[in-house]
Amino acid sequence: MATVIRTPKDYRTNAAPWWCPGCGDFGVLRALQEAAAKLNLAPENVVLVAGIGCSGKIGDYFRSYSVHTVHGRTMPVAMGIKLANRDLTVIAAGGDGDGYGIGLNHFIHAVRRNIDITYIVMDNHIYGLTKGQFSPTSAQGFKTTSSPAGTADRPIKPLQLALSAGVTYLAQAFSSHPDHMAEIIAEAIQHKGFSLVNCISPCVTYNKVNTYDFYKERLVNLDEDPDYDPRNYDLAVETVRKYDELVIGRIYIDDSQPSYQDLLPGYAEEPLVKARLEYEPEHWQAILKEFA
Ligand SMILES: Cc1ncc(C[n+]2csc(CCOP(=O)(O)OP(=O)(O)O)c2C)c(N)n1
Ligand code: SF4
Repeated sequence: MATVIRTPKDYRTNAAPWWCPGCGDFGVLRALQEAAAKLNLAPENVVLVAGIGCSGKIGDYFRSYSVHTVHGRTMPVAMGIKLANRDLTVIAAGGDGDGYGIGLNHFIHAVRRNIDITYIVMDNHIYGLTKGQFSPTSAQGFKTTSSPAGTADRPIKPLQLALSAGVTYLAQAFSSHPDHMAEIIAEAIQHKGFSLVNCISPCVTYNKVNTYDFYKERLVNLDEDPDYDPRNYDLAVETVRKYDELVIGRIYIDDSQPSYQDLLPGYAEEPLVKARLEYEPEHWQAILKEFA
């Protein structure tokens, strides 16, 4: 049978993106489509688990299986899918509100388990879908409709948080550079363990502070620094703190850790969804007796 060679167009759907013109999420979608083409992923073997928010709409625009989950619940759904069928490529995608606010607890546990999924966070430092309230990554003092005098909250620092939770692949990318983002996403998908790609994805409608120009003036590309070594954990921690997280590129990579599912007995033999449950009633009785 001839090998199918896919292009980014093969990951488009018929749905027209609903995002505002100029929204950073367009760059993330393009990068994801490019990454999928680079890896020649069969759409029927990919599941995109999307959050709730403008960013969560990405599941409608990327051709694969997709689940539009409850706000903040991409991680448990993505983890469940991967554990049930290890043969699928599982990608979760959503906003900073979704992942670092209501979903924060799930995020930390997914990271520490090192389960083999890729998490793409479209970080715009605001709640876009609900019309511009401050988000967990907004700077202290950030003025919004819900914080006209400036928010008193100090921001979550997702890169430092992921490093402290034990992330094994960590990168940050910028929607203005979708080709660079695509390279990173493709690498993250291939990583055997949990990978986080925090995508700086400006909200042009509600966030007038964290604009494209704001980032163009500040972002430091670690991939262009010959002295930066993404395999050095202490250097990664020091660097994200030094630049207050305003870095892009590969931040930290550790291929030496087993993934969560590799530690589960029987997981490697066959996907759970294909396993035949051969227990007869007497087996169940024996189990119940053992734990009675
Ligand atoms: C359980 C629950 N709480 C709150 C909401 C309301 N809500 C929908 S999207 C959203 C925030 C979206 O922000 P973010 O995740 O940063 O995504 P963006 O729209 O900026 O891409 C909120 C609070 C909801 N849908 N469900
Ligand atoms: S409101 Fe902001 S995040 Fe939502 S589509 Fe528009 S620009 Fe993008």
